[in-house]
Amino acid sequence: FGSANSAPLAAATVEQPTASSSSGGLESRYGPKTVIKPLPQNPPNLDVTSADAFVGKTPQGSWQLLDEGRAKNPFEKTKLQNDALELLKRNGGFDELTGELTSTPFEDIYTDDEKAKTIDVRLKWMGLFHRLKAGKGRFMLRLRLPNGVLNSEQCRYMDGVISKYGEEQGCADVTTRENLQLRGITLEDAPEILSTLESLGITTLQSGMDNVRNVAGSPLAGIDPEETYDTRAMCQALTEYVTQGYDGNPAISNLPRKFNICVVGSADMFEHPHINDIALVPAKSNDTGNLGFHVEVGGFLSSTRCTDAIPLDAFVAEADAAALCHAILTTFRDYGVRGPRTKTRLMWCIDEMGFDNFRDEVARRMPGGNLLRASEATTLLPKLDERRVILGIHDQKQDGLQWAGLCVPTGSLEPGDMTALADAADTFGSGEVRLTVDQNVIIPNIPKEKMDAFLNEPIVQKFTPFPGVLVAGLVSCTGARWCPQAQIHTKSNALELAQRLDEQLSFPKDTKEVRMHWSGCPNVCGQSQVGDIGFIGTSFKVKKDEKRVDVEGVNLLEGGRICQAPAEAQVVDKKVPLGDELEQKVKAILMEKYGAVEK
Ligand code: SRM
Ligand code: SF4
Repeated sequence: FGSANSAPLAAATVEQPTASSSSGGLESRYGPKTVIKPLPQNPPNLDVTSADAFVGKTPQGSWQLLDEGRAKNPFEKTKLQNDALELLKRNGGFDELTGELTSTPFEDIYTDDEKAKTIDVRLKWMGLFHRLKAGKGRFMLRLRLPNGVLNSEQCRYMDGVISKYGEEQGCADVTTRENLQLRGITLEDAPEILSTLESLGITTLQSGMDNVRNVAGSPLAGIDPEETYDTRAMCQALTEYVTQGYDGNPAISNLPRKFNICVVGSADMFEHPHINDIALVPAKSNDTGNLGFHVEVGGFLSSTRCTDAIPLDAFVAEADAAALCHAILTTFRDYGVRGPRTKTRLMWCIDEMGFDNFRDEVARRMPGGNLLRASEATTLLPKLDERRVILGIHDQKQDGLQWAGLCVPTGSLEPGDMTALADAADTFGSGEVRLTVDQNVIIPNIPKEKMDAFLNEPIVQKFTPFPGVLVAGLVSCTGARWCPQAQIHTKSNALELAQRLDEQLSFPKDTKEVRMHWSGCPNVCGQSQVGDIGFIGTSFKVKKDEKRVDVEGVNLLEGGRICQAPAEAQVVDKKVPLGDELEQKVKAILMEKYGAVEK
């Protein structure tokens, strides 16, 4: 399925090179060609709806609230005023719109309500986020990278994009959805950048606002000796459904809120399924023996509520996964509450409808009503207590090949980094570069005999596979450098604290990482509740020399668990100022709970 003129999206490997084939016939300019075999998917019925739904289809093909009175937050009103995808994709669409905006003096944009909403809100449907902290007319571009897989050509192009904007502006981040964000972009350049990205197989469509975000899968897909399910083709197929190639999917581009989907690949649950709105967990039907998934729904983190995904009590065959996602997404679209933004994620809709009604509505929307009860399927995941560590050098399932897990502290990439990674991937691997939700990078398919030379590369010294225990487990959101919602600077503070404590402390020999997750505000993009230790930025006033002064600090969390028995980290201390006080508190936790001792 997908529109007739949609081109295939980013390449990912299904046919893995073997040690011998990597020097044989599969070679292209950028190493062995990676080809993904499309997964057969039963097309969902994109028009499915119910008579009592709150949302209906417009003559133009977008879906909108039927009753304006239900648009109870400013974003819903903006969406009713003018549908973003329709605006950006119809006739001259994006190019015309950017032309109009760039030819308007900046001050005039904000005196025109429509233009202001387009530049600040609607452009997010193309992945373009206006960053006033970077300057008027500067944008962050969020991509979609199914399963976090890239090739060297794409990396080089993206490095070229950010390098153009200089060291002040041009940089990129690996995100907590195994994705990339590019910074510094001007609106004048955006049409050319987006069309070049398309020619390289990447779309940025629907990567922001009330859309399905980057579909995450196992970062070790296809190379992992312990793999249960190769997630790449499924992430690709679901992305294809979400964006309909490069056309956009109006059926699901006006959801009540953002939406996260992941496909689980191994017992480690690297994808953090418990915090996704839909998690597909590999299982096998007891009736037919068919491969498919147990479905979990409603997991999310936010400033007011964090909740783990719950079983939908359903098994879906592999070929029906997109149809199942569509059934859930349209139920959410049609019945999800559109009141205060803090209460509009999927789990709120499930609560309001009642679990049984929600499940019945989803089942009704499945082609042929083929949802099976979960008890009629068996999980394929073996039991595992502790997630493996990806960083370091590891044997792949292909004889003679290894992957290198490289630590990119806080996911920050500077001009030159992506080209150096691409060069290393071409010279030593298969030209493939992968990203993880922990904001790190993997270079797969390196023949064992080339590993020593690989480890000597300057970029591998910079992004070492063997970092300190704390830098290894570090995750941080964007923070105050660029993010308008931030209360503190995150990445710089996070890295400084981790490096200082790595210098001061030794950990028991088998400790590979302690996971410290930083977020600059309660939106918790850095997944603070997932960390062994979590940090949520806050600013507050303290009395100093008889005056009340502003202080940047954090609320401190402890006890996040991942893998198969997830648990949310809980707040243990509030308003801890950044600096020495925080360092001492974190040090005490590390010594008491993680066996750290002073060096
Ligand atoms: Fe996020 C909003 C960055 C993953 C929860 N997030 C934002 C904005 C767009 C805020 C803004 O006004 O600009 C941030 C852009 C800052 C910038 O310039 O980079 C932002 N979020 C990020 C990223 C880049 C953090 C990172 O450094 O990795 C992640 C991009 C992922 C991607 O590639 O798509 C990112 N955000 C997350 C996650 C983690 C996840 O998906 O597992 C969460 C919590 C999990 C979840 O959503 O269930 C998250 N972001 C939020 C929220 C709160 C959502 C809610 O339901 O309340 C907001 C605020 C909002 O949407 O109104 C937000
Ligand atoms: Fe911005 Fe807050 Fe998200 Fe950090 S957690 S990126 S500060 S919205």
